[in-house]
Amino acid sequence: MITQTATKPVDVYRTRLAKRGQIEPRPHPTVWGDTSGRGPLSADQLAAYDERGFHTATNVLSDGDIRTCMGEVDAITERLGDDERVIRESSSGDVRSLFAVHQLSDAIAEICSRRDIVGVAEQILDDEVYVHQSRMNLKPGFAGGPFYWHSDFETWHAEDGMPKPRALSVSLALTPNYEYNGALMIIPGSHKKFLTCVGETPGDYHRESLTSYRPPFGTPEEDDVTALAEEHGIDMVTGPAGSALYFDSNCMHASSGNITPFPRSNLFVVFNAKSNAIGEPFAAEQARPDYLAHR
Ligand code: 6CS
Ligand code: FE
Repeated sequence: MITQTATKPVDVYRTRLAKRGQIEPRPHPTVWGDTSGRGPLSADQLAAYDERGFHTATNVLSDGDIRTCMGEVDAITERLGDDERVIRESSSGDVRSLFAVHQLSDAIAEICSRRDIVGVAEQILDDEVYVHQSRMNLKPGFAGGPFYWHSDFETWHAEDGMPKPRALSVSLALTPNYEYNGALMIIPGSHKKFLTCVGETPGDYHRESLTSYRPPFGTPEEDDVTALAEEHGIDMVTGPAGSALYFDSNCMHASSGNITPFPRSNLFVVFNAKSNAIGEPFAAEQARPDYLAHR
């Protein structure tokens, strides 16, 4: 008798494994398709994005936009109280992140749908896009906590079922991002490598991962981060309020805490290609809630 067993396609981004793996190459592109003639980015800007994994621009938000966003953060926080979408610093209780802000605020939704911002995502990903996740990360003066080294795609693949790294984040600065108030550090070129992480994802893990300064799972091995940093160095992405950073979903990145008096507040919007819609998690029992990964 011939028994047919359904075989799942091989996952090329295997992670949350029992033991440390090799640093894997990324088999998928960063810039999808030849969209160089389309704009808004020039061919040179696209090539630099492909090489480094990120692109920056200034004057993307106006002073009025920034005031609106900050006002919305206060209003949302007040309205939501201790809702799950409000993530607080475990030590001080200050708000660390606010998720699904484009669903909670029409003004923020409008910013997330602007052509000049969405157009960059569509050009790089060569597809129509939708918002996979939106959040405000607030690093108040004296009290902002760090974010340990990670690839966002590793989490979105393992816990949200994102098939491929055909997604990118836009970080919009609502305050100046200086070298010293917790700006983003990126290892340029790291997006072309996939670092597997060790350890099985526990149930309801997001409750721990989003408040932890160094989450126990979905965190790469120190030796692997060292190898990438020694090869490529580390870029500090600073910029004035109103500037934007577009970065690939698989960039290895982190940020330090903020003990300066100057808050560092950024609005993050994650655009995913429509053809890359999320399914079953690749390395977790249950998919995360909709406010972290829109379906
Ligand atoms: O778990 C997540 O989806 C997220 N966590 C981090 C630290 N970065 C990106 C993403 O929002
Ligand atoms: Fe991240």
